Amino acid sequence: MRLEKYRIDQHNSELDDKHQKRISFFLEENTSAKNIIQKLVDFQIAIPSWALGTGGTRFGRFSGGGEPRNLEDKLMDIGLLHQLNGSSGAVSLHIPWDIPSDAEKIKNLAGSLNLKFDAMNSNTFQDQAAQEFSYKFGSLQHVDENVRRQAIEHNIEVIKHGEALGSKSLTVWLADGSCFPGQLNFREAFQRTLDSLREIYAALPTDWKIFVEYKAYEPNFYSTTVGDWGQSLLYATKLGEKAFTLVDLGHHLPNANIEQIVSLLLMEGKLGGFHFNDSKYGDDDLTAGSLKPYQLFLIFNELVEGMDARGMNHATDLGWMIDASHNVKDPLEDLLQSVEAIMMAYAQSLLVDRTALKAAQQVHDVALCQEILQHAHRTDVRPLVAEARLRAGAALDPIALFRTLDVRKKLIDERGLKTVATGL
Ligand code: AOS
Ligand code: ZN
Ligand code: ZN
Ligand code: ZN
Repeated sequence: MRLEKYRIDQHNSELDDKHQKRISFFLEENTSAKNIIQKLVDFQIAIPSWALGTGGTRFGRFSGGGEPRNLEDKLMDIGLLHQLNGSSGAVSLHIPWDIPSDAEKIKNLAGSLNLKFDAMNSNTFQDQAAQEFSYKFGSLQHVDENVRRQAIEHNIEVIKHGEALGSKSLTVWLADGSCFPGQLNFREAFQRTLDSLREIYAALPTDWKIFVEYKAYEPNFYSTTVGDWGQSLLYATKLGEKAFTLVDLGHHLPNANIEQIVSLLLMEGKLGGFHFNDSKYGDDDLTAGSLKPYQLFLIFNELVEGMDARGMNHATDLGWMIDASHNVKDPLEDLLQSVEAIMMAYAQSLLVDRTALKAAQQVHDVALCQEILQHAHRTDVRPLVAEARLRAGAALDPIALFRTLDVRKKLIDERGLKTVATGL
């Protein structure tokens, strides 16, 4: 389904009085805010195709109704999100879950919904029905050359699907590792993985990037062959200039200083992209900003500082993607919440007085440094983000409009009550 434009306009005009008061007050108080609005309008966050259905947890699936039944439905859902918030103008696909039967048709559909294709994801962490060799003991690291060959070829096939759609990057996340000491020779596993990645790298079109995603543990619980940012950076460095590290916020050991990791990866020109989510324990894949909004802000603070230092374009030079999924909320409302949290953290980090911070750092005024950051983080930037939505032709209050228009009920009427989206 699509939202009729007049519905959005009507919703906005109902909220306009209140919004105008809030935004004019905000702009009066924050003289730098004017320039921020356009940056917010330009900033787009890719929605993962696998987050549109209920599920994603490991122990059971409790399907909601009206979930997408195929790739077309998934794009339609993201199109809806983008109509509502103006900031979800991209999608990240997972192969084989999202193999397009007709790439041209899918590309046109995405174009008509104003959606771009962000990174393609390969999948060598599950065995597929028609697959010859098993990934039980790894894929790109596997001791058997046949398994490695199959995994390499799968990745090359994913690149081809991506090319047909106009994507420009491939994310490789490997479940490869070991569950018990002695199971694996670390050095050899690393070397085989690197050799395999080299073959995939060689198949990249000239204007493509490859993102090497790391993860501390799970499904392997003793070692993971791309287990942390150091290992990912090693692979990315050895592979070459088209290879980068991808940071998934849930993939660190507890209390890791992710903002520092991000800062150094950027400094090395090796940060490629993000999987946003939030967590309390591990790779919980919860809604971005639902638990640690200050951490999200501190990460964005480093991103903005580092990208500006390198003259990078915030909107286009990194892959901004969500990787979240769970069982208990309407997935579309959940994604609206994630995007809102990301936009807020971004807006707050744009408000940081960098000149003042630099000066305070030079004289070790630690309290003032903290004040400057917290002042930005404690600013209620919701009017600013809402104003960006208004200018993009989206809704002032996306979730309220989603509910007023009974979108979920309409999706259930269209697709049925018992639907199972493909994917995890
Ligand atoms: C797995 O933990 C990773 O976050 C990957 O990004 C994965 O491809 C994605 O979560 C879909 O399962
Ligand atoms: Zn991820
Ligand atoms: Zn994650
Ligand atoms: Zn993950």
